Amino acid sequence: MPQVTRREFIAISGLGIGAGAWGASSLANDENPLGKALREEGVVVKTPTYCEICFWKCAGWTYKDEQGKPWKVIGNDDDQHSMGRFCTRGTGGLGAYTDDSRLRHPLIRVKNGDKQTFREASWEEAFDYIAKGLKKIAEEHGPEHVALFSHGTGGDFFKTLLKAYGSSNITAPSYAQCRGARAEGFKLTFGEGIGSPERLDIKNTDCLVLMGSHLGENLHNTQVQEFGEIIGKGKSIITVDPRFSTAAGKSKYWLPIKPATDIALVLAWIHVLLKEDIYQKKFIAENAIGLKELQDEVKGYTPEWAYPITGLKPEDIRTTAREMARYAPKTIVHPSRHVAWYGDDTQRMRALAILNALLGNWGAKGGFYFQNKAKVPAYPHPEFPKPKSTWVDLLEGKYPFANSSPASFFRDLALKQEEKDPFFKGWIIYGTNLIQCLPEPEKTKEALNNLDLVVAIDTMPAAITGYADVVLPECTYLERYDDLRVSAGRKSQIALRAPAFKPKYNTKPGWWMVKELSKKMGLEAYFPWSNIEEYLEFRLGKVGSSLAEMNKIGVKNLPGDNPLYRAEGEKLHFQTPSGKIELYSKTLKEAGFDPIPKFTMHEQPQKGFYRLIYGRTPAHTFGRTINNPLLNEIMPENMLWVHPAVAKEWGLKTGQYIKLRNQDDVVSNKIVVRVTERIRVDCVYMAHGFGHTDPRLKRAYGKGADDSSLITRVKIDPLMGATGFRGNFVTFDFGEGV
Ligand SMILES: Nc1nc2c(c(=O)[nH]1)N[C@H]1C(S)=C(S)[C@@H](COP(=O)(O)OP(=O)(O)OC[C@H]3O[C@@H](n4cnc5c(=O)[nH]c(N)nc54)[C@H](O)[C@@H]3O)O[C@H]1N2
Ligand SMILES: Nc1nc2c(c(=O)[nH]1)N[C@H]1C(S)=C(S)[C@@H](COP(=O)(O)OP(=O)(O)OC[C@H]3O[C@@H](n4cnc5c(=O)[nH]c(N)nc54)[C@H](O)[C@@H]3O)O[C@H]1N2
Ligand code: SF4
Ligand SMILES: [Mo]
Repeated sequence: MPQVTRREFIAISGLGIGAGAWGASSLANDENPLGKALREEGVVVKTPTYCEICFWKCAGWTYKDEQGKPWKVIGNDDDQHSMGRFCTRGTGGLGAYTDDSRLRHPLIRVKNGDKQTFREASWEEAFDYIAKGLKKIAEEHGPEHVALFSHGTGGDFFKTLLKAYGSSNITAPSYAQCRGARAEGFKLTFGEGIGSPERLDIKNTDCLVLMGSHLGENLHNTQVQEFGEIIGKGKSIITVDPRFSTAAGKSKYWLPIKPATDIALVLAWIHVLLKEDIYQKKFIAENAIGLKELQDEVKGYTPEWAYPITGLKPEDIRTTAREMARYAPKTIVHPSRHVAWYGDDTQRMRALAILNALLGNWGAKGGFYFQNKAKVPAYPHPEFPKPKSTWVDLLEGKYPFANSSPASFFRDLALKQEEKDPFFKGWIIYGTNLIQCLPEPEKTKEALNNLDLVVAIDTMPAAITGYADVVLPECTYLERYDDLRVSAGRKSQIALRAPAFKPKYNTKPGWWMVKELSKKMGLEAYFPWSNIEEYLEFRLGKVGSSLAEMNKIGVKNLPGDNPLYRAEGEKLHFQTPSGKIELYSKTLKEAGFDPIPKFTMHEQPQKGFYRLIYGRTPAHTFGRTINNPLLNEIMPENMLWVHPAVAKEWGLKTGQYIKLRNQDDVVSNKIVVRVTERIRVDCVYMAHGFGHTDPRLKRAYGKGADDSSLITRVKIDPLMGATGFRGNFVTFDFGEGV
C-alpha cells in the first residue's frame, strides 16, 4: 500500500507560496483613533471563541473590522478560565491565522526519482488514500493495529472515528509526558485527581508553595491572574526551584534545590510537621488513615538528613515548614503540571499529596476546592464495535497504575521488538508534534519509518508532518466551529468556538474531515448530523441553550453548582479503597511498591557536565507558536542560562553562541548564552520548543536549540509509565557553526 516505503523526512512548507499575510494591525490598539472610532460606531463584528494556543481553553471574542480584517482577540468577562483577559500567547492568536508558513493543501507523499516529495492533492484523493490504507490494515491485521495520537480540541472527532473503525488505542502526550503521574499520585492518596484547570483556590490562599511550577513563565491564565492577586496582597509564597524563576522573584522564600532531590525535601517537611505537631490534627484524625506508619517512616528524615541531599539549610527547611503550617488550611503546595521528571514521579506526587493532606486543605477555602462540571449530553451514535484488544492488554501488566495509555509506550509498539513485528501498522496524529514532544526523537523517527500508514492533521508544517504519508491541513481555531468546551471549575460552564473568518487556502475543520472520511469508510452512521451547526444545536438544546444564544454570549453558566468548600464538621468521603485519604497505601504495598514514598538518589552530572533543565516561556506554547509572526517578534529564539562560575570555567560570555553535547554525544543546534546568577552551578536551562529544523518555517527555522533533541535518555515511572525527561546531562561544544 505505501507508495513509498522508507520514510524520509520531507520539508513541506515551501510547496505553494501564495496569498499575502496580514501584518499586526495597529487597529488592534485601542489608542489608535481609527480603531477606537470604528469600535464606538459598532462597525466591528465580534465572534465568540475559545483559545487553542494552549490547552487552558480560555473563552474570548475575536474582533474584526468592517472589511472583515482581523483586529484582536480578547477575553470574555464571563469566562472562569480567562476572567476577561487573554495571556500574551492568546492575544497573539491572530498570528496563527495570518502565519504565511501555514499548511495550505492536502499533501500526499510520492517518490520522485530517488527523492521523496509531497504532491498537492485534492481532499477526495487524500481521503481515498487514507480510507484505502485503513481498510487494508483492518483486513490484514485488525483495526486495533491503528493508533490515534491526539492533543487539542478537534481531536475528539477523530477519537469517535477511530472507535467506530474498531480501535480504542488512543493516546496523548498530556499523560505520560505531562500530568499523568500527578493524576495517579493524587488518585492513590485522595481517590481522585485535580483535573485541568486544576482545582486550586489560589486567589484565597495565604501561602502558596511552588515546586518547579513556574507560574509567570508557565502562563496558565487563571492561575497566573490569581497568583498576581495574592502577590498584590502580600501573601506568603515559597518557591523551590534550582533556577531563580519569575515566581521565585515574587517569593518570600526561594529554595534553590539541587535538581532531582525534591522527594527528600518533602519528606523532611513532613517530618517537621509531624515532629512539631503542627499539622491539621483534627482533619487528619477524621479523614485519613496511615498516620502512625507515616510517622514511623519519616522519623529519620530530619532537615539535617535532607541538607546534604538537597543543598538546603536545615533552618530554611524548618522555617518554610512552619510557614506552611501557620497558614494551613489556607496553604497550597502546588503539585505543578509537567511532572515527568525523574522516573519516580508518581511517588513524588504522592509525597506532595500527603503533605497537602497534612495541611488539611482538601475542600478548604484557599486550598483544593470541590469542582463543578457542566454536563452536556453527547450526540447519540450507534454502539462502537468491541476491539479485539485494548491498550490495557497491550501493556501486559506493565505500569499497573496507568489509567491512560502512555504515548511513548505506543511509540515503542511501532518499533521492532526482539524479532517480533511492530504491533502498530498505522498512526493518525492530530495536533501533536511527536518529534518534539516525545523523548528520544530518533526512536520516534524509526517508529514512523516502520508504519504502513501515517496521517498527520496539523495547521503548520510541524516536524511531524514531514514524516506523514498524508497531511491534512486544518484551518485554525479562528476559522472553525468545534465541539463545545465543557469545563470543570468553580462554576458549571460551557463555551462556544465559532468561526470569525472563512478558512484560508484549502484548509478545513477537523469535524468536516472526519465526517467526509467516515463516508469513505462506511462509518457515516456514527456521524448522523449533517453539519456541525446541527450537532451543536442538538447538544446546546439539551441544556436549554442554542447556537443563536451562544453566538451572542460565548459562555454560559449552567445551573446545579455544588458548594466549593467543605462545611464545618462535614464528613468527607474519598474514592480510595478505605474511603479515607491514604497516607499509607495498602494498594501500592500489595502491588510491590513503597506504600509511603521513599527518597532514592538519582545520578548526578559527571565533571564538566550539567543537568539539562527546561521549561516554559511567556510568549510561546511549546513549538507551536515559534513561527507565529506576532509571538515570534516578542521572542524569536531561546537562550541558555549558565551560572557565572560555569561561564568563567568555560570562557563563556553572554551573547555568544554555543552548542551542547549530551552524554550520548548528541549535539544540539547553536544557542545563545545568557550568563546569570539565577541558576545553580550544576545545571543549565533553556525554554522548550525552539530549534526547528524545517527551513520553510520561515521565522522559526534554525533559531535556538531544541531540548528534546538532547533528551536521549528517559527514566520511566514503573507505576504508570511517565517518561522522566530530566536525567540528561550536557557539556559545551565549540564545534562547527559557533
Ligand atoms: N523536551 C520536552 N518535551 C516535552 C515537554 C518539554 O517541556 N520538553 N513538555 C511536555 C508537555 S507538558 C506536553 S503537554 C507535550 C505537548 O506536546 P504537543 O502535543 O506536541 O504540543 P504542541 O507543541 O503544542 O504541538 C501541537 C501541534 O499541534 C499543532 N496545532 C496547533 N493548533 C492546531 C489546530 O488547531 N489543529 C491541529 N490539527 N493542529 C494544531 C501545532 O502546529 C503542533 O504541531 O509535550 C511534552 N514534551
Ligand atoms: N507560556 C506557556 N505556559 C504554559 C505552557 C507553554 O507552553 N507556554 N504549557 C502548559 C503546559 S501543557 C504545562 S504541562 C505547564 C508546565 O509548567 P509547570 O508544571 O509549571 O513547569 P515545568 O515545566 O514542570 O517546570 C519548569 C520548572 O521546573 C524547574 N525545575 C527543573 N528541575 C527541577 C527540580 O529537580 N526540582 C524543582 N523543584 N524544580 C525543577 C525549572 O527550573 C523550571 O522553572 O505549563 C503550561 N503553561
Ligand atoms: S492561557 Fe493563554 S494561550 Fe492558553 S488558552 Fe488561555 S489565552 Fe490561550
Ligand atoms: Mo503539559
